[in-house]
Amino acid sequence: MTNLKNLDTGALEELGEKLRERILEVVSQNGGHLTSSLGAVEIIMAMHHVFDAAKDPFIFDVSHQAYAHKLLTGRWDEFSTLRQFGGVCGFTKPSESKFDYFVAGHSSTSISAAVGAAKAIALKGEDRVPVVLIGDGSMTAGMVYEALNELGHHKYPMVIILNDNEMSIAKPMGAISAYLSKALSSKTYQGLKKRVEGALEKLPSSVDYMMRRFERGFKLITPGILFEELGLDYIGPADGHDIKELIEIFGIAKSMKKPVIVHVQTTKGKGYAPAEGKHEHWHGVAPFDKDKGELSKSKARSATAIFSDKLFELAQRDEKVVGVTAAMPSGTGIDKLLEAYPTRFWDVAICEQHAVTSMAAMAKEGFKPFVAIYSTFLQRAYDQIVHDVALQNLPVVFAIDRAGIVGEDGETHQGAFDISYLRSIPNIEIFAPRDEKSLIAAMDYAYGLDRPCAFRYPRGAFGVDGEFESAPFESGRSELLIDAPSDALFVGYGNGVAKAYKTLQILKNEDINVALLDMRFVKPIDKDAFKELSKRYKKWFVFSDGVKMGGIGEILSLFLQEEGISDVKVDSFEFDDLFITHGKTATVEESLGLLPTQLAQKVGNILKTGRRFESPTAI
Ligand SMILES: Cc1ncc(C[n+]2csc(CCOP(=O)(O)OP(=O)(O)O)c2C)c(N)n1
Repeated sequence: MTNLKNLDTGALEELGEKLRERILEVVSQNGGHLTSSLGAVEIIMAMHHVFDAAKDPFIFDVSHQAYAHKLLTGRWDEFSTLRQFGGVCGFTKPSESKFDYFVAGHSSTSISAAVGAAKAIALKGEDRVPVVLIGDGSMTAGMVYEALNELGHHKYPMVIILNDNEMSIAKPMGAISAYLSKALSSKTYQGLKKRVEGALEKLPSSVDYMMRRFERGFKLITPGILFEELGLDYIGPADGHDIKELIEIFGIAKSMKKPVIVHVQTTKGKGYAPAEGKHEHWHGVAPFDKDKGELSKSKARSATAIFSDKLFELAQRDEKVVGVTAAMPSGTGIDKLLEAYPTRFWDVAICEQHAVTSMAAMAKEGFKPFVAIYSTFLQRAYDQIVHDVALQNLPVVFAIDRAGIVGEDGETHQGAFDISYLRSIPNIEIFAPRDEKSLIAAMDYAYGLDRPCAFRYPRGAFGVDGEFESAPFESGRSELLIDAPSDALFVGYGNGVAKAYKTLQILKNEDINVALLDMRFVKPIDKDAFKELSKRYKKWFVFSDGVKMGGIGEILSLFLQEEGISDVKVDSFEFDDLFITHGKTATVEESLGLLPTQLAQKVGNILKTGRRFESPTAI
């Protein structure tokens, strides 16, 4: 680990430059969270200067800003493998380094984790202090206030650094962020700040004066009042790029032995001019040319773009169509609608739970809400789906983006679980499109449905494009795409249809013919079709980008068992029972044996020898 304790300000500033260069060099090659990481360089150096990552829990919220921490904790060389398969993870990961205290990838968990750590530290009687780094965007989620509520009561010692860059991924939404920036930019504050700073220059700089400066002088007109009312001490606002000031303030906060919020202001993307400031598209980037400072656009039309255009059309057609995103306007394609229909589409900040319940009430009032959330983040709103939507049978449409393997973000972001976690909920219909035409058809169906429903689609483009016509969606109806004179049937779901189709084509070259069914619905399933198909096809193979547990293989096996059909065998190519790591999607799939070439080999073996393949199921 790099020891920063004895470095003076000049040496630290030099180190900051090197960290930025390394981050820019690697992110421009591998992609990643550029601007959040560049903006947090001085904060992270100051954390390492004042605290000890070997003993103090360093807890990074979302942890997309922690690259400098990785570089300072023995991962300088390996950092070139950032986000690559087998390489350094883009988020903190305790199994990668003992200096990564906690897994993070989903936002706003940090203060809860720090409260837990603080309780344990108190019970063990140890001399350690949790340090949290959290952004202003992440301060919008409810979990933060659940943690602050307890923390303000018990007052466990901890330092919470609030990194305020006036940005979430996009412009931050809501009263909290408006409060932070309004208080800080008000004329009164700016004027007072100047006067107090002028007076302070004439006084000896001691802890006392620092405290008076921060606590008394500004409390009433800075966010201090909010946090102090919650029972926390507040220091700030401070310049988050002034390493000297940060070290001073973090030192004071540490010495206070109670919960302290240190409010620092930074510039997102600091040090790389093309990305500096409030540029949403620089938040998470694919590889780019750092000298030109331009991001390239992918050519294939993404499922998100198709979704966005279709929703636009529905919204144009019917003013009852409304919708929501939880802080992912461009990621979900809702940005276009926010702009065109600002009174009917909302960004509610990082608040998946609130997004779902508020749309449930809109459905009750006769509107047609579309809730666009990534598969991984919808996990946050599970109870709201069950309790507020499904139980009342309200026609909320869940548009589940980033379903399946998402690539370089890895374990925390894989869209692996939605089929399984939604399937058990009564009243909800669950289906999936396989390509552009069927996504449009799925949305027409969802729009007309008078009950809750959910459909999923992948990150990037669908795997098939224009190979098949698409019949309109009908409740629980599958589509037989290819018939075959054999006893083997591929059952594809969503983007799994593409994988099945590619595998089928490889087998065709070997004179092995297989039929292909697009299952379309996992709830309700097409029982009549499956009964019929079971008479002709005795070997079923499942292709779906979701986990096996509670997945489609299980659905079909249960169906066969309940129908007393015992001569059909089901093999599933869904995900085994493990968290799927990061890397390019194709590389990750290869590691799981899920590339069409590998699948064709497995199917070929089973069909030729009747022998099943080895499944590497964990635990
Ligand atoms: C539960 C959840 N929803 C959505 C996201 C996607 N997300 C990642 S970072 C981010 C914005 C975080 O903003 P902020 O905390 O201000 O950090 P900054 O990037 O500005 O430094 C969002 C919405 C997430 N990580 N977790």
